Amino acid sequence: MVERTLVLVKPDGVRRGLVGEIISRFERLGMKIVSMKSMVMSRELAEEHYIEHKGKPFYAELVDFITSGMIVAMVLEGESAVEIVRKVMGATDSRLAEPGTIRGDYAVGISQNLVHGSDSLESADRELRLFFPELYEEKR
Ligand code: 3AN
Repeated sequence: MVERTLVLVKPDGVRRGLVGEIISRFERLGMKIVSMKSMVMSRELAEEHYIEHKGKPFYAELVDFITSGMIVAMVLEGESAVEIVRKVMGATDSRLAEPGTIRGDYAVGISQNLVHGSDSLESADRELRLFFPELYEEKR
């Protein structure tokens, strides 16, 4: 099934100049960029984006980090996009991420792990509406 998913290159990825490298890994697998923007996330948007982690010990750190600099947000579309993107990203804890994945090749920590990708179709729908509301506006 052709799906759409949200990918964020987090502030560490932008600071380290890895945006092109990260995008090219998705493009190589046939993922199409439907839309893309760069921004510094507001705390409001970050808190909403990470709502499922609210109350966890690392929540504040998560929000502080994702709002600490420029990010690049994109809508990727392709066959099984949600699963493919997760596979290419590698495990959340970069120490466990396999070589050949983005995190396995470039990240070392668990909070500064370069990329975000929606973890299910439901999350993708929720997150895409947050970051790209213009794609969902009623057509008149
Ligand atoms: P993923 O980004 O792989 O989907 P999630 O959604 O479980 O992982 O977690 C969101 C983000 O929260 C992760 N990218 C990571 O930065 C951070 N995170 C998750 N678990 C921890 C943890 N135990 N300690 C610190 N940060 C964490």
